[in-house]
Amino acid sequence: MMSPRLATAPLRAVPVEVPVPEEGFAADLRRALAGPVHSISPKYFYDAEGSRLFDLICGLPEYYPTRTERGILSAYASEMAEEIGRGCDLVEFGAGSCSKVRLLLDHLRPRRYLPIDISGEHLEQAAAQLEREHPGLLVLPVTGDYTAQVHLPPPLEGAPRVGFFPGSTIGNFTPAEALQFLRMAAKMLQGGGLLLGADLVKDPALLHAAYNDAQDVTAAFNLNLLARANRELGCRFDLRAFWHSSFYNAAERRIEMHLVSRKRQQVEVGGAEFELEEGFSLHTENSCKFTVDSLRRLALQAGFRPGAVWTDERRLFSVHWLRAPD
Ligand code: AVI
Repeated sequence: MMSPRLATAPLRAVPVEVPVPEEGFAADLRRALAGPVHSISPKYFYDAEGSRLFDLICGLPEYYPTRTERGILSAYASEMAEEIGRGCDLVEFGAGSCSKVRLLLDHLRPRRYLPIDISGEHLEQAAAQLEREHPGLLVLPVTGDYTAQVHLPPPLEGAPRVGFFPGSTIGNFTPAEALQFLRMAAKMLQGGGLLLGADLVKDPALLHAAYNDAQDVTAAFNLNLLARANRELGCRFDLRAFWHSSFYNAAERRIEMHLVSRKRQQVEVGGAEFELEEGFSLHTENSCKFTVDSLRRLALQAGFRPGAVWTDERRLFSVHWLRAPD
């Protein structure tokens, strides 16, 4: 019996078109407007104007997180240094103007300080100023996105790497991103640990006030996302045709910020047109709130061993010492 034979033709490479998703602000904004999920990353808030508005938010009477965390750091800096140990190699994620680390430096006395931030120019200035204030402290600024791969200088012999991530920025990540970030940090900080600031679940009225301030600075910060699209992408969003909506979603334990269309309107982003209904809501930010236990569980899941926790008297905010694996 003849065995069946397959007809074989010479093999030829056939180009396969794999669609590469477009990246960047314009592409993300188009995707968010088209749906099905009308949400965009809060990272787009932070151009120069957005960073200026955020600095103003930090000083607002209703916005308790910044001053409360600063209070905790000042009150317990020496206890924190006892726990962490002196002479570490200190890495700050999203250091900005390096302002909160100043509360720790005299107690922690790190051998080296590596502030990481996306905004290189601003960081260089802040680092130079810090070096002037702390002669003897080696400051090596690292420009980059700390949620992606950053290349740090090689570790220092005998100086455990300690991370500092204040401000509860961890709350602006999705739960999956938070876990991914903490896993990356646990690896990077092997043998050392992470000092992490996390905002706590509290009376919704206090939360509501913090994200709906009387001077409308938070509203301007939220609307700056569209103003930025006008500046950078040549869009023509009418800012008066949107309102700032911010509320506490108790089931998800988070503040949500949205930009809501006041009317039916047509908008355009890079040649693509979108018809927005009245009430159309673009989800611009989540700010997740934690309990001390929920944060410790998350850290444990990422591979840390949760250590000491410091809070203020009203338990508005928490600072956690998380030991990284050896
Ligand atoms: C940067 N981040 C921790 C702030 C927060 O509270 O979630 C951003 C912010 N959004 C509105 N106000 C402040």
